[in-house]
Amino acid sequence: MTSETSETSASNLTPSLDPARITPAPEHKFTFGLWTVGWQGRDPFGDATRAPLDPVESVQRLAELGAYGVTFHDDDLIPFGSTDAERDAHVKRFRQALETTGLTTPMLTTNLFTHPVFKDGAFTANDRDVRRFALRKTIRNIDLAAELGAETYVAWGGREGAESGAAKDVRVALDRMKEAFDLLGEYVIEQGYDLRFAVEPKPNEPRGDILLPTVGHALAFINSLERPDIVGVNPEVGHEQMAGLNFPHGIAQALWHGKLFHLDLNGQTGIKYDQDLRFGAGDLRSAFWLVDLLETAGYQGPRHFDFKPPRTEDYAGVWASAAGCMRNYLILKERAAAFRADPEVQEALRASRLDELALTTRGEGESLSEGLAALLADRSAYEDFDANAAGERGMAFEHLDQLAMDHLLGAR
Ligand code: XLS
Ligand code: MN
Ligand code: MN
Repeated sequence: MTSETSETSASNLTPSLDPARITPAPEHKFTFGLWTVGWQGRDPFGDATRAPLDPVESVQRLAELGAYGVTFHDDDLIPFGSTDAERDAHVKRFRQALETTGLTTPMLTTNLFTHPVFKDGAFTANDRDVRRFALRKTIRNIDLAAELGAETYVAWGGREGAESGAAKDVRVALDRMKEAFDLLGEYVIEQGYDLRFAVEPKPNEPRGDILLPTVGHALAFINSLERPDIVGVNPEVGHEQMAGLNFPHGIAQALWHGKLFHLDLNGQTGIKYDQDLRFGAGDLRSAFWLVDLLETAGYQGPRHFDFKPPRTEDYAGVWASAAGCMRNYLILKERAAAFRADPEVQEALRASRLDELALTTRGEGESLSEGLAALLADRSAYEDFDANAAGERGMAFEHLDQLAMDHLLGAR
């Protein structure tokens, strides 16, 4: 091969992306938790590797990087135990930073897991006084969320769970969990706040087993609430993958139920501890399908990153990691759009009969009873159906998936 040919084929293999399209800007709605870039790197085996980060500096840096907003737990901004005067001072400085940078606060949440008082949970702690304290702590921060114009209030029940069987009566604990969401829903309605709740599932860590461990459990739980309409889910990439589940499938089902109120983007490599890698690290194929789904399904909410820059990094590494989350999202968005626009992909989708999946199984326009009667009368559906011949039809999924791989890897 001459050098000229190899250059030609190399450029064919790597279609360049327009730098403007992969540069983060507020219109992309990228948001970050204050606790993500502000994570000091403390883990069960080691001390902090980074100095504390002033939330005001986080706001400034994230604005410079092209983010749209920040999110936070009450304690990320106002240290636990602050006096009212201290609280007001923290909020005032923070609001000034938001005004100067134009950053928004679309989501707030409560820390119901760090202080020892929550060691057995918050809304489902066996101790009733702890449950009442947890509700008051949450309500206090809901007021701030409303004041700051947040649309979503996330509830991650990190300590709602157990390490041993008799320690938690799960059915009774779910009664208490329902009661908590019903009381919080009542509060929001009474106050006239335009705020919806999003339950964040996680299977384990820090508890041995956590209640509402997956998107599916949370969706089922929401149906039992007094106001299911104001409660949805906040699925996190790594949390579903910790349970070995397909994250884009979980997101698709949440969308199908109209319950994808918010989401936490990050990276995870398989069933292990909660890695919180930057978005795109970890399962890249899953990230590709996730971005393809969000961008084609019309999801309008923030693209929220809940990641932890590894404790090996200094602050230069922290900002590189944050920038990487957004860059990877935008690159995947370009790759997924190119996949969908490729005529060969559209042909392959037809060959795999995706258009046929979109047809109703009963006859078009038939009511359920008409459709059932027609199905039962249709000899070609059963008596004359050649199952062996149908079983021989190839689905052509491998060709379709290879086209996706080519796009993902920049080879088309
Ligand atoms: C922890 C959770 C937490 C929530 C917010 O695993 O991801 O950070 O997103 O409390
Ligand atoms: Mn996580
Ligand atoms: Mn999260």
